[in-house]
Amino acid sequence: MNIKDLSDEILFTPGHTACAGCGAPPIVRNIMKIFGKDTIIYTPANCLLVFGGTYPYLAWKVPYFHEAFENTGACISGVARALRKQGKKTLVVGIAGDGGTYDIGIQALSGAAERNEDVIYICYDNEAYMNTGIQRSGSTPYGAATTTTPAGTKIPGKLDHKKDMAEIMRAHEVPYVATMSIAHQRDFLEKAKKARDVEGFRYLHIISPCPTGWRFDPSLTIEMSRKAVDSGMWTLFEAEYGEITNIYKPKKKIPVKEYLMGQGRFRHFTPEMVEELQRWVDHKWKRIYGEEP
Ligand SMILES: Cc1ncc(C[n+]2csc(CCOP(=O)(O)OP(=O)(O)O)c2C)c(N)n1
Ligand code: SF4
Repeated sequence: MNIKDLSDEILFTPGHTACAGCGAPPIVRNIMKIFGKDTIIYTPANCLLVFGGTYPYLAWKVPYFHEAFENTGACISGVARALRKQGKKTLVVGIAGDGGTYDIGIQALSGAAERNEDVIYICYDNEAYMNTGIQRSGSTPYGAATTTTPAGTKIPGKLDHKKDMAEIMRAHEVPYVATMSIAHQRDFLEKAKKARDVEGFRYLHIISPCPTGWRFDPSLTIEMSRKAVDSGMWTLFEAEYGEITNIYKPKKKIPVKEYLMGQGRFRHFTPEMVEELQRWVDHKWKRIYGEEP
């Protein structure tokens, strides 16, 4: 990654209304340094729409539009096709939350991937429906307390494990899939650049810590992004046409407990629940790295 690849212009400006420490603004600000001005952004309903995309207080300095919650894949497909007909190379990018990706948007997303539309789809993953008050999504990790999976006497938080959305997208055998974390800055920018330069369907999946929903100190956002990777809760990889081409392996794997400790959503965890989440991570680790953790 050369510094000259980065745009000097700030295309997602400060002054938006995200909570302090929200992971999403640094994600989009850095992504836009790579994508540059000739980009059109679509967001469905989510926090990013509300804190950066409400007229007349738009934080975006590129064309930006919003339609409905469930149709990101379809909207960006149509825009990209119209632009290509006009001979324009403009990047067409949809940025959805995990609710808008794992659950409600998966049908339009899968269709766009199957048709190999010339677009970039980004999921910023804060592991719940944050904008509407922290409801669980298909991305919420096992045991996490949300407002629809409250930890108490009836249930101990979410009963199911997190769905592996990046693997689902890899199975579509699209030109490019990458998972990212803002704690790994160079890797982040290089993957964004690759996505920018590839033609056809590209899927970027980025962990986006949410101090409000995860209940941690807003100064620890980058640390959360890093610990997620070091514990194996989040895996960094690239895949081209379904084949994994690059996987980051943490130098020293930390116990899942170390990642959970600083977050209020896991505060009620019993030793058995920590063990269950560790078992899930170890199983994923073995599947990905082909060796015991
Ligand atoms: C069809 C439809 N159902 C429900 C909503 C209400 N709604 C707006 S934003 C949102 C949550 C979005 O969650 P997610 O995609 O995870 O993004 P986040 O808010 O966490 O950034 C919901 C449920 C809606 N706008 N449209
Ligand atoms: S609720 Fe979470 S995702 Fe939404 S703006 Fe606040 S910190 Fe960001």
